Amino acid sequence: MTRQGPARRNGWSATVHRAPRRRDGAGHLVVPEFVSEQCCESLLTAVERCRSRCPLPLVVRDDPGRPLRYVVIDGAVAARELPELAPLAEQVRSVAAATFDRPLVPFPDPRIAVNVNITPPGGEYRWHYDRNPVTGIVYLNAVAGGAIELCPSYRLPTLPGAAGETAAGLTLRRALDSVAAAGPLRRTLGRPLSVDPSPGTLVLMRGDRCLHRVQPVAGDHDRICAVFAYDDPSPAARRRPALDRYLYSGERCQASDPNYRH
Ligand SMILES: O=C(O)CCC(=O)C(=O)O
Ligand SMILES: [Fe+2]
Repeated sequence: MTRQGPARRNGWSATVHRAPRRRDGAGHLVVPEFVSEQCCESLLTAVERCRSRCPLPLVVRDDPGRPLRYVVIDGAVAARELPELAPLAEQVRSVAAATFDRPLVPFPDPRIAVNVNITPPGGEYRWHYDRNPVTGIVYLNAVAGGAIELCPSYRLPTLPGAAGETAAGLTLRRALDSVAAAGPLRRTLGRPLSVDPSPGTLVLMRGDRCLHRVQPVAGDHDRICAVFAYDDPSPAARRRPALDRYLYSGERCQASDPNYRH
């Protein structure tokens, strides 16, 4: 790995590393020390400043088998309150495009493109796939527990024009996904790996094919990371109002899984 940078924009600086170029096959990449500890510290300070200015909902979804408990700074708030994240989003995008050897753009809905996840002690994030093809996560601190578990490239690619985004396609996908996510199959075929959160570590994955979850956070500290969602330059429409309400609001939601509803 070669050292790049430091990149300087508006007084903010990060020392970043160039990830090795790698073909699509592996489906994920972990880059320790992608961002310097000093840069993580200044981002954490900015996150605290944002929290003190903006009331952020605690998102709690207690559906059986699908626990989700976290606070999220969505991209609309981040664009206003955390401009420090914009250059990092671009650095991660360019490493992700080289890693997976495909052109990538920020997810077209700015609310989804850049998030900060704050998972309190006891919080966790259920098994799921992301709706976007590539996701990058930069961890800003270390906590007890809170490992991310990944089953890279576990989900079969969507057949062009088949399962797609139709209601019938989503129903079929939900059935296949729930069989695949069940413990025995996941543990044998999923080739699971686990990454402890650590300041500056970057995890890249093919988000819509990598089954992943966050284990419950232990100890007394919030687990904080920046999550960047990337898309193909000409994506199919990915509007998902039910999933948006589920992930980004404190409102009550229907019991059925919003990953499989429009
Ligand atoms: O916090 C993490 O490590 C993963 C978060 C995640 O999977 C997501 O926001 O979609
Ligand atoms: Fe995710």
